[in-house]
Amino acid sequence: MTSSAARVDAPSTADGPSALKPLREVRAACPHDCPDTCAIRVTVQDDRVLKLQGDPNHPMTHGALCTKVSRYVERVEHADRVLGPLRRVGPKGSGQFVAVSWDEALDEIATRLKAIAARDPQAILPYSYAGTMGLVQGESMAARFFHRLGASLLDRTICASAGAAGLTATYGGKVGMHTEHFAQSKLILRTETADKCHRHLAIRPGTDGALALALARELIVRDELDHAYIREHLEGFEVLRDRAMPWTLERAAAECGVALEDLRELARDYGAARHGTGAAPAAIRLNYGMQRVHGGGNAVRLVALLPCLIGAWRHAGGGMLLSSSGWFAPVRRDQWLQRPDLLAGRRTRTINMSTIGDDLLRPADPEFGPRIEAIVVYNSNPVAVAPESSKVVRGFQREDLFTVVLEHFLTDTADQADYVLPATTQLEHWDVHTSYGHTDVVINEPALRPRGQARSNAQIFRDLAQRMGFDDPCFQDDDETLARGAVRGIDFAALRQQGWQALEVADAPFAQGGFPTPSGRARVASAEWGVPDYIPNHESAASTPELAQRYPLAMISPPARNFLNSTFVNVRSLRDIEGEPLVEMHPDDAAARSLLDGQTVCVFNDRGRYHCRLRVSTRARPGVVNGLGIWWRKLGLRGTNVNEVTHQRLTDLGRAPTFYDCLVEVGPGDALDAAD
Ligand SMILES: Nc1nc2c(c(=O)[nH]1)N[C@H]1C(S)=C(S)[C@@H](COP(=O)(O)OP(=O)(O)OC[C@H]3O[C@@H](n4cnc5c(=O)[nH]c(N)nc54)[C@H](O)[C@@H]3O)O[C@H]1N2
Ligand SMILES: Nc1nc2c(c(=O)[nH]1)N[C@H]1C(S)=C(S)[C@@H](COP(=O)(O)OP(=O)(O)OC[C@H]3O[C@@H](n4cnc5c(=O)[nH]c(N)nc54)[C@H](O)[C@@H]3O)O[C@H]1N2
Ligand SMILES: [Mo]
Repeated sequence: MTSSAARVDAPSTADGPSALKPLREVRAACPHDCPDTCAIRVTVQDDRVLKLQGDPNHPMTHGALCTKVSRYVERVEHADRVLGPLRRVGPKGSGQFVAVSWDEALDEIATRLKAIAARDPQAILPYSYAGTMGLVQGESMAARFFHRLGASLLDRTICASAGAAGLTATYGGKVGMHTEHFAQSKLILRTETADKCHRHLAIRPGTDGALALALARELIVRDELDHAYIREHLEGFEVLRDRAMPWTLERAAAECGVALEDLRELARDYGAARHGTGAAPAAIRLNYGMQRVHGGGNAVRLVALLPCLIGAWRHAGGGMLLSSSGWFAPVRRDQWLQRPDLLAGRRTRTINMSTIGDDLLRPADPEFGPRIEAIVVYNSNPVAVAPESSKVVRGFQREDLFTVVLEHFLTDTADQADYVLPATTQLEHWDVHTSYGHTDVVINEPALRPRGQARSNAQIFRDLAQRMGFDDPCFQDDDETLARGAVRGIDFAALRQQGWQALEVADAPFAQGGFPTPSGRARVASAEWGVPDYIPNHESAASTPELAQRYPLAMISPPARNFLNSTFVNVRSLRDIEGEPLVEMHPDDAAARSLLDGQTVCVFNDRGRYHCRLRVSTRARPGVVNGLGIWWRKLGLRGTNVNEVTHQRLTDLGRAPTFYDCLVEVGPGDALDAAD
């Protein structure tokens, strides 16, 4: 491995059949929406990648990349990449385009946006998420552009905002243990399939709140509490005790659908890890799956409180982790990157990205404001990933909607565009990354020249700003300037040299309390957040008995392992591993429906029909099916994906979607056709 100090920065301008240029090793970052934010080393020669590997020195990456990102070059050099601007020629959604020049595309887009903005800029909506999590190619120049324009703001709720609200209510921010310290933990709890855990309970979706209350009750009645920690570092213990007392283990076992004995053992093990008993530390790894249900925010609050009860935070290997992104709050220069001050006092409305289906179809009204007339999508594929696809598709197909999509590929969303603009990939642009699973800042330097006519997101918004006549000097900042300014307190030269820089976070950061709340104490309840409680699913036998009669199966839709949300679905080698869109079903449920492993099935409810293949497996618990996501609709069976059946109702806290709170029935693939 060459060291970065020895690397030669060959100029990448000269072309032609000259001698091979020297090898360069470039420091990069995985851009994807995953807690690991791996540091990458790219070996480049003559504008080609010779090798792409995880940085062996980066503690979280350990030299290894996942199956997907180790094939990142396949994505970059993919034959289907959009390499120049495209204008729609066929009917909306047909995916028929012609190539146009950048000037033509940018001029017409600016003309259309100006005309809409002259009536009301709030009729324009940016739509973006985490296609890249970079600070530069995420919300920097794009946010400046839309703030200056006075466009509607977007509430970016689609993934984690219920959990974020739950953590903030409890601890004042998105903070937790170091991921690396899980290795020191002697009891790791995570209520999903994970062979690294010491305990695994497959509870019914949406019942984590009940489980947490029962565990709290057990700790209280058995007096396995760290009284000193509770006294000094927790506010409102009595409120939690009152909430927990009705939740006997028996009641929780019935609610969660697990054996009483399993729950009792879990409670004993956790209680035995109490600080001061000489026992080893206990860690809880929460996952985002648990917060994609009606009561998701409250469930996160209740689970997150458990470590306070036993004083687990006193150990480096104790406590809990959902997200570590809050540690970066002091270093990220979001205000400078995004310039909300460019709104200049205008009070623009906020649209929730998770209800884009309903909102695109909504007419103007006094409460909502103007109808959405233009949508500019970057770093996201809403037609595939947003709930209740049938409405999302209908919304995007509105003839009077002007749609611009910045993309690498003709995704389901790009197919709906009036203009598709070619964006650079991570190997072609600058960026700086923070993480939600570790506490290192990671740099991404361009390794390759942009393919075709691709431009970075930041460049595209800079170009559009110029055409719109936005003359604030901030619209001149180039990508490297944005990267250099993205974080404070980190030496940029050192960051470039090593590829990453660690924040200073203590080993056991909350051993003495000191949570980022106003009082420094964790909070059970507060005026702002109310009292946490177990809130059952929107759709369940108890909440909606009539619906549960017709649709008796609960569906969760976690990611297929070889995709990253809907990214990589078009990478052949990865799609070949996944095969076809799958729904996993327990053998008992399959037998009850006379369904066989491998047959095509239809997953359906009143909202839609999702066609896929059945895998009969004990990975699914009885009564629950796993609809593995998130396929591109056009690469799925009959042009459908799992979001056909999900709905747009939101969580208790954080206005997040409730993808895993969804009742369905499953039948043979052609059963419903006869009725058509
Ligand atoms: N390979 C791969 N990795 C990814 C992604 C990907 O698409 N592919 N996506 C990334 C993204 S965007 C995110 S947000 C994270 C999400 O990663 P995680 O935080 O792990 O969340 P999910 O994968 O959504 O969780 C799915 C698991 O949650 C469990 N689960 C479902 N409902 C419940 C419930 O009500 N309670 C409990 N306790 N468990 C439940 C299911 O058993 C399922 O296995 O993963 C990231 N990592
Ligand atoms: N049913 C169901 N639906 C879900 C989920 C679920 O568990 N179940 N999970 C939800 C979650 S957790 C999330 S995070 C969302 C994910 O939703 P999205 O953030 O929309 O994620 P992706 O589907 O990966 O789409 C990202 C797109 O950005 C593009 N992209 C990548 N880099 C760049 C770039 O530099 N420039 C531009 N212009 N484009 C780029 C990629 O090509 C890709 O098409 O999906 C949600 N949807
Ligand atoms: Mo996510």
